[in-house]
Amino acid sequence: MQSELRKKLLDAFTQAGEQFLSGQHLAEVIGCSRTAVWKHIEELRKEGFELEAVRKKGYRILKTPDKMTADEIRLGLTTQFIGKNIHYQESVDSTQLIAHKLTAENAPEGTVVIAEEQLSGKGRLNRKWHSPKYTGIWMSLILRPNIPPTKAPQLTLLTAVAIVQAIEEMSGLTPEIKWPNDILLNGKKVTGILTELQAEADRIHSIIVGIGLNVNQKQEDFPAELHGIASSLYIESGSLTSRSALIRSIFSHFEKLYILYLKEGFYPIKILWEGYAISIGRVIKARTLTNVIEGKALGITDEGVLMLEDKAGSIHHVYSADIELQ
Ligand code: BTX
Repeated sequence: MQSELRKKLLDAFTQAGEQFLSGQHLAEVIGCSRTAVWKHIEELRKEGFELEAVRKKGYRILKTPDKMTADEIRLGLTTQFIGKNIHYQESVDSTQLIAHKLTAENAPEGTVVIAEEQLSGKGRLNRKWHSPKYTGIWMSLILRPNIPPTKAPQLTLLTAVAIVQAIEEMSGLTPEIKWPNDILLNGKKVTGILTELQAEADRIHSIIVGIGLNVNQKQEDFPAELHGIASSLYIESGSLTSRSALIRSIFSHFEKLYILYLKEGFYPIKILWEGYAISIGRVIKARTLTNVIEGKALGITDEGVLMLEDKAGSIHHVYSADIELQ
């Protein structure tokens, strides 16, 4: 099926909600014959969508497959530009690599690369990100904000807030953020964020925000070295979460925060971020590339930089580090 037609069909079902849509109506919206509509509906069925067909009323969607295909995500998506353009693959080395390539090919802002599994998922500093098939959300988001490169780390914090809001909305769990990029449940990591830049000295070409979110993994799905460190929404809540619904929720929270950020700057994001941060007020150890600073986390600056007060009372600004809570 041509993807434009498919998009129109799913948009129509999204708008209709629980209402039935007649074959005639769908044919008009999509711009094809009623026989063609029927064929499109059959294709959706083959892909795992469950559709109800009632004579004289038409069709409605009862259930969607729990995959993360563009169609599955599009159904119910109400954002203006985040996730409007989805590049989906079953298996990739890393969604970041594909996003970099698409960026070079002028992919529009809001384009997202999503995979069911990553064979070489990347963490920060060349660490590995475990990304097994069909269980988590592994995706990269392309942004083109008009901000100086020094402000790029603020988008990591903004992303963390969007993800926490989405997890709260979808699962009722209350995650916490460990500066700068870890989202924790019961002290264990459920999400990692990797922000990469394509920039010149004073201008950003694009920012690629990589999000790894453990959704439906069971304990045994994690390798031994991650036991005690990593967790998933399923382990913490005891129930499965629809990954595509969670992605839509992330897109929607992200877009609202991003528009606010571009209009009003980082301050409103900072306030939200601080509400979820666990490190503030606690003694922590920050390992930067060059040294280790121990001190009390005072908060973040209006630019998103972590402030640590050491025993001697000196205040250190930490731009990038791994944090250990003492
Ligand atoms: P990070 O460097 O903060 O975290 C990496 C560390 O987290 C690893 O060294 C390991 O200890 C632990 N870890 C690895 N896999 C998992 C996991 N599934 N859950 C919890 N902890 C884990 C964080 O880097 C940034 C991760 C971004 C991942 C996304 S996925 C989509 C995109 N594509 C890609 O290749 N990376 C990003």
